[in-house]
Amino acid sequence: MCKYFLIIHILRKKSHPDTENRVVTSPNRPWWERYQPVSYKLVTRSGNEAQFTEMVQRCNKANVRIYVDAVINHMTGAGGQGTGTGGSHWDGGALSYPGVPFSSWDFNGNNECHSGDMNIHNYGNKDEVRNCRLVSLTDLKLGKEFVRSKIAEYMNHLISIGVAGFRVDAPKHMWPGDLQNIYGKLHGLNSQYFPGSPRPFVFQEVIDIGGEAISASEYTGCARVTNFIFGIKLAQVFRRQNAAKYLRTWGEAWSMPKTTDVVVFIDNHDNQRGHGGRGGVLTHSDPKRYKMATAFMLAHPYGFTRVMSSFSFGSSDEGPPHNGDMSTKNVNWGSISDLSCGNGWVCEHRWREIYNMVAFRNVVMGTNMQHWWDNGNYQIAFSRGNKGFIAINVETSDLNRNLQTGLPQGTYCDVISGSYDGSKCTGTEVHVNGDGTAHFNIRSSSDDPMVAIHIGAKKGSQRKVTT
Ligand code: LAG
Ligand code: CA
Repeated sequence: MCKYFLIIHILRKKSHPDTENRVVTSPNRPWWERYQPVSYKLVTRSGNEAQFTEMVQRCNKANVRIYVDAVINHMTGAGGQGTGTGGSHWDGGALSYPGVPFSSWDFNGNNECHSGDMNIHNYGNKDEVRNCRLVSLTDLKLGKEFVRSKIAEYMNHLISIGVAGFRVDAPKHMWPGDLQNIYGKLHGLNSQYFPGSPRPFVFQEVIDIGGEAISASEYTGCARVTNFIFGIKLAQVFRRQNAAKYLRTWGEAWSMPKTTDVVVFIDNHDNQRGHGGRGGVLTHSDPKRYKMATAFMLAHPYGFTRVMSSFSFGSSDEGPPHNGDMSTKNVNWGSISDLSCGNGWVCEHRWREIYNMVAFRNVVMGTNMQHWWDNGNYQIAFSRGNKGFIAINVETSDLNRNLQTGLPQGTYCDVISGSYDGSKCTGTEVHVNGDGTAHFNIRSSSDDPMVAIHIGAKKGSQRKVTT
């Protein structure tokens, strides 16, 4: 039942809206119907509450944490009525959602929203962005105690099931004070899986690429925010529109928020298909550049990283792979040996270059970037303390030289071209000399023009299962 996408480093973590949603038939069951809740019942195309609970428990036992995508700003589109995926009636004209229940009193109206047609038009006006309707979605009155308590009840129910936290949808359209109030109502995590019941991990999907009245910095007091500039800027570098040598100062110096305030990613479910936050980012459809950008992200200390995992699609509305009854197809295991996946799923997180770099990140955690080297243009390399080292060739010519890795002497497995299987390297070996230098030969025409080594994949070391 692990049909949820999004992975973050350290432990595998996944998120997706899980509440009953509107059934959109035109276009035919688009992925985005999930962003139109009908109630807080846990019944969707991915399964019911019993199946969700089973997934969370099973994943927790395997150290895979589940983060729920909480859609709490709005309910369905304002027009129409129908029956949701859990059988609840909804009426977007009458503002009636008896499955919660919410009624017209629980939504922002003409007193709060002054845009005329109730929709958001002017992103230069904070009141309008927060009190009016985002793409005509009925806007909840989060200042009201009843609404806040229903939302907190829903989130606390998920916490009791065993989720580890939340991706909060559309925070830009909610007042930070209202969010703080709701977060304050949340219980500590379920002690059965999280000893000591720590606070849930919350990150907020604030799309801030500048030029608007509301900025992500208004939300960092509550919890982390998504950094949308990150993927756009890295796409420019790996598309050779901005020299890789500038990545030497990657991070806050690039007008991005503090490292401790952000979740970073190369692409997400919206911008990989031209929805929220625009396109312009690298995706699985450009695998060579995508793997390089993802490897850089995972090797670099900035931010809390998230790895995307997708299904393949033709049109930007197309929903997930589904069976005849429209239920979401399982992500099968393809062949166990190569971890490939099928049934229309892409599973970027099962690409060796990506999962091995997740292990790299875990191994080098807590170290700084050191031994930066660049060729003055598109070839770069750096170490993470004395635990890991990466060299990336975005140049159109080969990289062939000795570099200082900062690592102890020994033979390391390049975790891009292969893995360390406990005794030998299945890909290329890198020999680090006593003075920390090693020779690198990275052809620009290679499928993966980069090499990454770390002390967890050093020949002779104990192999730990880290991914
Ligand atoms: C998000 N983050 O802040 C989600 O990441 C994003 O995927 C959500 O929009 C958005 N906020 C609202 O939750 C998605 C689609 C929209 C879609 C919306 C509601 O990107 O295209 O709108 O979910 O399903 C669709 C139509 C609109 C229509 C609306 C209401 O595209 O034309 O007005 O439904 O009927
Ligand atoms: Ca709102």
